[in-house]
Amino acid sequence: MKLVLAIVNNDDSAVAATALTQEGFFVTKLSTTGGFLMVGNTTLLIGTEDDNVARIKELLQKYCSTRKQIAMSTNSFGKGLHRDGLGDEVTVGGATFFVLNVEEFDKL
Ligand code: 2BA
Repeated sequence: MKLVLAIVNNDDSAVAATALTQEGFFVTKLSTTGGFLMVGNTTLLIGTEDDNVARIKELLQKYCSTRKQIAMSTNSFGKGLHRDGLGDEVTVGGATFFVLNVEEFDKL
C-alpha cells in the first residue's frame, strides 16, 4: 500500500480530484501554502494499492498544468508578505508527486 502526496495548483485541484474519484480512488484535499511563493496550493492525499500509483500519476499529468508565476522578492518566511516589487518568474508544476510506503491502513 502507498500514500501518494501530490501538491497541485488550486485551480487544477477540483478537476484532478474529480477525475481520481471517478476512477474509484479515495482522495483527501488539504489547503496548503508553498514556502517559496507563499501562495496557496492544494495537497491531495491518496491511499492506494501499489499497482495504482502509475494511473494516479497519469491522471495528475493530464489535469495539472505548469504555470509561470512571479516570485516576489520579499515573499519568504520571516520577511512577511510585503509585495513591494516584482521578482523573478518561476515555473510552477504540474504536480509535485511523492509516494510513501504505508505501514498500516485501517478504517475503524
Ligand atoms: P512553492 O514553494 O511556493 O514553490 C513554487 C515554485 O517556486 C516551485 O515550483 C519552483 O519553481 C520555485 N521554487 C521553489 N523553491 C525554490 C527555491 N528554493 N529556489 C528556487 N526556486 C524555487 P514547483 O517545484 O513546481 O513546486 C510547487 C509547490 O510544490 C511548491 O510551492 C511547494 O509547495 C511544493 N513543493 C515542491 N517541491 C517540494 C519539496 N521538495 N518538498 C516539499 N514541497 C515541495
